[in-house]
Amino acid sequence: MSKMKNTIDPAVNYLLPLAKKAGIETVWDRFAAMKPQCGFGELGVCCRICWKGPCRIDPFGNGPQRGVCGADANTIVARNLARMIAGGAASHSDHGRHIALTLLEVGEGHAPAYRIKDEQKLRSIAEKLNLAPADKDIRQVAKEVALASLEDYSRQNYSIPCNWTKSTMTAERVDKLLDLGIMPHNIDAVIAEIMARTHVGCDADAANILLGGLKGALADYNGMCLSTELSDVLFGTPEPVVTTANLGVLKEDAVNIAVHGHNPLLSEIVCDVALKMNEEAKKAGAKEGINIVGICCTGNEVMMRRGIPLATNYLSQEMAIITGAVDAMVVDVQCIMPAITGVAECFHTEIITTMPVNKITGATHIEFREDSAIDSARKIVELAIDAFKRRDRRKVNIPDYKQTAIAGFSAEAIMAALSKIDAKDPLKPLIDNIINGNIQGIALFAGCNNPRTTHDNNFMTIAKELAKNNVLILATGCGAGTFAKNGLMTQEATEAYAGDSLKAVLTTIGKAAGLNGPLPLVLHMGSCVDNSRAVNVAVTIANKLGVDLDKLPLVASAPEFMSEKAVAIGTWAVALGLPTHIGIVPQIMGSSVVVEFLTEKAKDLLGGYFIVETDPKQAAAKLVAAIKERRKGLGI
Ligand code: SF4
Ligand code: MSK
Repeated sequence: MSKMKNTIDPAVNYLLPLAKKAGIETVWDRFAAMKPQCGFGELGVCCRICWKGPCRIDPFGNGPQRGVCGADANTIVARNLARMIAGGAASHSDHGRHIALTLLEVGEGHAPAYRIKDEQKLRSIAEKLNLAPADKDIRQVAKEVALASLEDYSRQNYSIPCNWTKSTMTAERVDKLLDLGIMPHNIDAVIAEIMARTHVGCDADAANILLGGLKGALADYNGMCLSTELSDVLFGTPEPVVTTANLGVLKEDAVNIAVHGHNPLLSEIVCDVALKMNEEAKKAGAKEGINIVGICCTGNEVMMRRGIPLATNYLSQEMAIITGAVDAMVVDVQCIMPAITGVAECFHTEIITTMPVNKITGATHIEFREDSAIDSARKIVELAIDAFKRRDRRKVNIPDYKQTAIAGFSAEAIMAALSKIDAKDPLKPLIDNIINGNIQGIALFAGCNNPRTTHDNNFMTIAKELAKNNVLILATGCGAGTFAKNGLMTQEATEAYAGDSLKAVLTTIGKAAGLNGPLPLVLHMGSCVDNSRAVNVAVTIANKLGVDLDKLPLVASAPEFMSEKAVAIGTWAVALGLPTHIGIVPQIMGSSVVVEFLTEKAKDLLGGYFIVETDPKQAAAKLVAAIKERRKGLGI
């Protein structure tokens, strides 16, 4: 049997042998050392919820079929899954809370480092939330929008839905979620409810636990939705921008600062401050001043708003340090491998943690607070400049790989491009082309990378297949990173891989929008929280057609997912009615009830369902089939 390749990323393939030679351990070494991974864990049938355990169910039927308390495989698998969703929802919505609190501070005049960058968006959000913004002072509008968002974390009345979910869905979907009892009323309460109902001796009905999980996933949607929209208010709504991606964006003659994590509250200020400290970097010997690059979703945030180059995505974060050229890696929350401090010990790189609840042993901690953001950012940049002075030039190996990437396709940017064709009815050209079949459907790629499969390969293979079949492609998160690094966010990729009719549509829109050629093959929509942007586009189309989301030829795929957040996102995609592909076998296979619920029953209840397929070509075929089924349902 041939050995699975670690990655198809040329920059990583260049650096891995160097890491090996230097004895530096990477994620792929640790993954190999972990094999064989625990079969009980892989099936989801291991329970550690109480200390009578751990208990494990024998999947072959010979050993125990119940834990010490009597929980069976269905209960155990469902509980484990629901708790993962709660973890994902907690992460996204804590990020959202942070942004909403900052907007409140801005409204109250207490956060001098921040301001309202997109007033028009703030007013349109206020309209959506029924806050009657006309004639109100913009700071008052900011306060009211922030408070309405924070209400989604504090409401105690179970029968009143969360403001953001209710105001961003089709009316039919709102009714469906209410009917099923899975409409969230309070993000924090829903997460707490999952933890409570899955405590030992509580909910033991797998289907009921999964409904709780679906509610938790919708709370996740609510948190990421408000996070995305309020970030646009504070930092600007993304517009198409041309930039570059992959490790070749690092510069030998610059102080390289990598911003990594998720929350733009930190990275935006670091970028502002770094721009002002260029001269100090030059004085330290960096001819090209300061070079900020992004990693993971912070990378997406600063790429789409500022055109800052993306260095790499989740799985290859250690490789950025292995170039020997990163002077500081500044991290905030989520998807930061604890391994980076160990790798950094082999170089001069400063790893700087910034959040009180996200420290890493071996890192330098510079606490980041909204009220002293500029001071913290200055200290961070100073540390990076100091580190640059210690850089060992003999250890610098910047791979000569980078690609052009056109990023920044927010829902507003897509509508703006379409309005160049039909100013009165911007959606018409898109809908006409979906109805006539020039665009067969839309696929949203999201989620992480995972060493269980070849890094970046599933994303690339499925996207090329779908494009050939005239499917329009949107991407977020580390999937977006894959496409940026590997050249699919270019006009050339449209020429090379799009089916004829898709190519014609992308060319018409691109030319009308002044791009002098087609739109890129993959439209970059942002970070993980920005998946709500795709929902925004889908809901606008559904409302225009007068149908619910589960009738649209729209699919989602997380072909290399790994995080709890990705589990939550995939689950709300199903709750919103989307056929949702995952390319990693989920840790639920030990329960036939859970598998059947998520792959079949969900379709009857919600219209959406999971498709599990690890072979990327087969996955593409299944997604195309799901799109065709939806088209048939619409009679087109
Ligand atoms: Fe075992 Fe039940 Fe405790 Fe889980 S909750 S560890 S199945 S006794
Ligand atoms: S960073 S959740 S690895 S997409 Fe958003 Fe990437 Fe997945 Fe983290």
